[in-house]
Amino acid sequence: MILKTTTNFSLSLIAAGLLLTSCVNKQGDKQYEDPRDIPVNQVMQAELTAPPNVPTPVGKRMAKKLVVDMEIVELEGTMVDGVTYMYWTFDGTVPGSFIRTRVGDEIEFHLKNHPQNKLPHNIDLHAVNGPGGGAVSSLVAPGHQTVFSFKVLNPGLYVYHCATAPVGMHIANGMYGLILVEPEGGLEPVDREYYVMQGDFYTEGSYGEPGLQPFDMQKAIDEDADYVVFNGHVGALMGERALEANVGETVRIFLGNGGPNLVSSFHIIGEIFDRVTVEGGSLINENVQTTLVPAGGAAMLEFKVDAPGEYLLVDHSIFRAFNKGAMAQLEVYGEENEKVYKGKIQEGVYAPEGGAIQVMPIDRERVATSKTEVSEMTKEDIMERGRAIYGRTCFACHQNNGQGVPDVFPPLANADYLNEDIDRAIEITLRGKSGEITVNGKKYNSVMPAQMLSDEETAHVLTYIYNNWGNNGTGVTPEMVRAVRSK
Ligand code: HEC
Ligand SMILES: [Cu+2]
Repeated sequence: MILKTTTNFSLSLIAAGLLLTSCVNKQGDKQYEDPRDIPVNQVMQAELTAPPNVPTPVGKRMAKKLVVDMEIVELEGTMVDGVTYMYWTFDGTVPGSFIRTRVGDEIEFHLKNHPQNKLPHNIDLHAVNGPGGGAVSSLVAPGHQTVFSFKVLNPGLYVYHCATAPVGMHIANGMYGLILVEPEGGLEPVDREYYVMQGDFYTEGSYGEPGLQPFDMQKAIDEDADYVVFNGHVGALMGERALEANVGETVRIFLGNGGPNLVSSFHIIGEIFDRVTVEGGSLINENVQTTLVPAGGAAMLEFKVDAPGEYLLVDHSIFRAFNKGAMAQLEVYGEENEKVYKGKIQEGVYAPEGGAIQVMPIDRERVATSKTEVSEMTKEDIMERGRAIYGRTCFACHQNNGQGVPDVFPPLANADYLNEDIDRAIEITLRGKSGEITVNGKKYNSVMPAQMLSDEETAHVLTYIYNNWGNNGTGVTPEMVRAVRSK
């Protein structure tokens, strides 16, 4: 399948071109060495976009007075299946709306605090030259609005965030976003641009523990994150919401890190960044595998996609990716190009230690204490427990709705392999699996690690899977699991 390009930018791209060409600023026929002197004669309403979209590039437009209207909204949202969180947001999304400006623009910032909010907030934009980055002038109570103004002088990609005390808590709840300041004449055109921002979250319950999870101040102080995510929640850019591109296109990601605490080791599995604006500034690095994005920092990443398939965006502090949610997906469509990537050309078994499956040690204590009288649990309880376990353990590979990842992780949704042999599914969950299998007509040859689950947990998660997504409705009991375990 070939996607239409969503943006209409010119395809031509000067490969060695600089992202931020610093030069003299023109306004009409006049030139200005100092961007402070650029006059603004016209007023324009800023286009703001929700992630992962970005507004239209500034192109060759003159500097203007740009009116930004932003509304602060406190709202309950989903962190991961079964888990909700009280987010504080700029414009109702995490990260907040993307603001796109050019050097010399004078920004008239209208900040509104929705009357149903509980707290005062403000905004500190790292693109501002002035006290508190605007925070000093923008404190606004619920049901009020404030207006302040600043001129953008330095080209680059900047974080904005709330800076109301306790600052860490406002940021931890999702109050951050990006503002881009393009140089005179704009950035080099590319085929696709996306807006991605990492953030760490601290909840009273651990990862996947269901229900509305309150913010945990002590964990935040200890920098002990339960969730590390892209665009506000687990799976925000996975499956149907994956980023997309066609083979041969150049992609630019405006990447931010809201923190509050963690530094991102940002990496795309299977891709190399042709160009990175280091820390979102004017220095360009080339051919980068992993780029470091500080908390409260940003970077612009450009790369041409050469081969079709599935690419995963991760924080390469890798437990965050597979266990805390720091994973997004880029789906590339188009024709295979054997010059670039040949796929598998030979295949065989290599097992130096007799088997490639890693066995996670079973937590004996947990096995003992988790023997809540299963007989007393209702079907709803079991499904709820199963759902939480799925979100904690299977989700990272088998995905949100059990759809898996093509060629890598087989589906658990509507899966013939799963439905035709229950003991085998129990066995795989307990002991892991390697070697070739065929699921719904597609071959997989990978390794699933043995899962560190008790008999009860294994029974609950499999019952949840069997009773969802078009599967056959089997109820798996702890006795069934025990029987397979003792084999
Ligand atoms: C680290 C990634 C990973 C995790 C986590 C994981 N799996 Fe798997 N799973 C795989 C892979 C890879 C295969 C295919 C193995 C092969 O090719 O031999 C697989 C295969 C399976 C299969 C058989 C194939 C099918 O589609 O029916 C079942 C059943 C299964 N997994 C269940 C689970 C359950 C239940 C969990 C959570 C308790 C889980 N898996 C967690 C990677 C994972
Ligand atoms: Cu705030």
